[in-house]
Formats: sequence, C-alpha cells, structure tokens
Amino acid sequence: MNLDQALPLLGNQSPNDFMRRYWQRKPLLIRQAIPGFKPPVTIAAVKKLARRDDVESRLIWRENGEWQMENGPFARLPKDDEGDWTLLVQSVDLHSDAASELMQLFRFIPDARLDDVMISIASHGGGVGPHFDSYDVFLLQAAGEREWRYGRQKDLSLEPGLPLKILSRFEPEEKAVLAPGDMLYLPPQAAHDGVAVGDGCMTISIGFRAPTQATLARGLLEAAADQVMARVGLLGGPYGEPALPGPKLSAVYRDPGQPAVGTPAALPDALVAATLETVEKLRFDDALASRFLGCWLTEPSNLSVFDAPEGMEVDLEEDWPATGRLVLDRRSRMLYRGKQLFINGETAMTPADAALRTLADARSLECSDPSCARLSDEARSCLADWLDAGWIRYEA
Ligand code: AKG
Repeated sequence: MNLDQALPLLGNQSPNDFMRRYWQRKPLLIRQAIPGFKPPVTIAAVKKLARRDDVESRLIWRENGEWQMENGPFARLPKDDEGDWTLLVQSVDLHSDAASELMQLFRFIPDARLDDVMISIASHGGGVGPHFDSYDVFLLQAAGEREWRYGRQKDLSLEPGLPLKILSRFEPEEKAVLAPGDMLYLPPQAAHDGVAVGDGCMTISIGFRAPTQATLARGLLEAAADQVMARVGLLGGPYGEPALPGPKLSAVYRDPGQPAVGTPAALPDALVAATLETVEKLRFDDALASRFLGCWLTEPSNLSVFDAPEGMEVDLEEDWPATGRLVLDRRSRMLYRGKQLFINGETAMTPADAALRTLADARSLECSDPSCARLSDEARSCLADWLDAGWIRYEA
C-alpha cells in the first residue's frame, strides 16, 4: 500500500494524511468512501448468523419509550413492521471471507489495533441510542440509509439503570444521512447516535481495540510470572529453553531461618522481602513486553474454529511447491517484532524471517518468492504444522 496515495476511502487523502489529521483526533464524514459498494453479506445472512450459538449477537429495541436489549442466539427475529429494532452481529469477519477482506482496506493501521467487523441491520427508526465508545470506529453504510448525529461533547455521563450505555445529555454538533458507500470515522469518546431511515438499513462498524493501562500492566506481570516459572524450570522459554539466563530461583519460598513466634498473625519480614526480591529479579524489557503483546493480541477469538485443511495436498517440509501461494486463514492472527513471531496466541518456534514477515503483512506468500528459498527447516516445519491446523492454506 502506498501510504502517500490519496484514497477515496479516506475522503481523497492519503493514509499518512488521515493518520496525521484525524486518527484519534476528530470525526470525518467521507461521502462515497467505497463507490458502488455492495454489502459483504446479505441481510438474510446476518439474521442467519444471529441464530447461531457460536456467534455473538444483540437485539436492541424500544418498548413504550424504554430501551430493551437481549443477547442472541435468536430463534425468532422481529419483522420490519414490528417497530424500531436493531440487530447487531459481532466479529462477522470470523464467519465471512468478504467481511474479512473489507477489514484489509484498513491495514494502514497496525493489526495490533484492529478488532473486528460488526454488522447491524435495522428497521425504520432502529438504533442503539446516543452513546460513545472508548475505541476508534469506521461506520460504513452498507445498505439503506442511516442518519448520524455526532459531536465531541465533554459531558459523557450515562443514564443510570439501563441495559445499554445511553448518554444522559446528548448534544450533537453535526448531522448527516449516510447512503451506501458513505462512511463516518469517529475517534474514541465521540458522542454519536445513528437512526435507520427506512427499512433495510445495514451499517458496518470496523472497530479498533485499545487496551487499558490496567490490562497492559496485568498482562506484562503475567508474562513476568511465566519468566519466573521458566527460571525455576517449571516452564520452558519460547523455544523450549529457560526464558532467561541467570540465577536459578527456588520454585517455592523457603524459610529455614524462621524463629518461633509469639505473634502468629504478623506477616513475616522474610516473606515480604522474598516477594520484593522476586520482582527485582524480573527483567521488564522489550522482549518480555513483545512476547506478552504478541501472544495476547494474536489469541484467536474463543468463537474461532479452524477448518481441517482441504484441497491440494502439499508437503512444505520435503517438497516446497514451485508455484502457488500460502494464504493466512481469515481467523488467523499473526504479528512480529524483530525476530519474534507470533501466531494464534503462540510464539512461533522459528524466527520472523523475511518470508514469514511477508506472510504476516500481506496475509499471503507466493511460494516462488525468493525469500522462500531461504526458509529454514524449522520454518518449513512450522508452516507445515500451521497448514495441518488450518491456520494457513495452500492455493495452487
Ligand atoms: C458503533 O459501532 O459505535 C455504533 O454506534 C454502531 C451502531 C449501529 O450499527 O447501529
């Protein structure tokens, strides 16, 4: 992708300009971001997904002016003439190649931030009410029309006691009716409310995750705990070796010097000191943070089920194909940092060599690419395992 090329998707500005001017800063309404846009799935297919118990869905409607919400799966869904309802289906990219391909248009933003494609369908008047999100979102109108009102009010207090987050006071600054192909980018904390105009409204939300500081701290500490386990030999490092060289720690606290006590409820000084000593021995470095982030951010959704490989048999270990390509399954997540490579929640047992970085960035790798000739035996063996697991597929 040429990051300086003006794109209709971003209102005829380049990814570089969009990121500099709007990302995390201010809303942007883009008319005909995708001219002639055709929805990746039909309304009937969205309803069908909402009937499945391995798909997350919600139905939102109002009854006598009161907000109501129910979680799927749904055996029955309302008809268009049954009032103003909205059906939202989460992570459609896991279930539809076309929805997953739509997500690829936004890969000028790091995959580490990309979350999912949510699709909503609504009857006339349907919406989820005025609210704000703590993440960035591109709202792409896929079918029918929706009126968006939005703004950047400071007061984000919520109505108490409701089944969904509704702003107490909504003070929109802008208003626009979006037609198919139009898109609205909203940064975190932007107040917004979208109401379907007419039946057959479909809106696609391409959402971006943003971890809280607490999540990052907890994750890093958990990874550090694994580091301690590796030191005491209870857990291997990423390639089976201890994660860190250095003094071997005892697996459990020992206190051969503990004198008899007359105050048994008092916490022993030695235990407090040993706790602090353990933390002092931890190495909070780039490798640890990358390992935590790489594994955590590539963890497949608990709703992801990989299909057994089908189609052409290929032996990546013994007989590398001269033609064809390897393609990452739409459910697979792959990231790298330096030589560290992560796929579907695991540290790969091979370094992130050029060919594997191409597979991660392009989500596909031509077998004839010169970098493939330099793949090590371990790398080929990993690729063969991923093929068996359905994480990648071979296309002739
Ligand atoms: C959001 O993704 O934040 C929305 O407001 C989408 C609501 C909808 O699609 O009805």
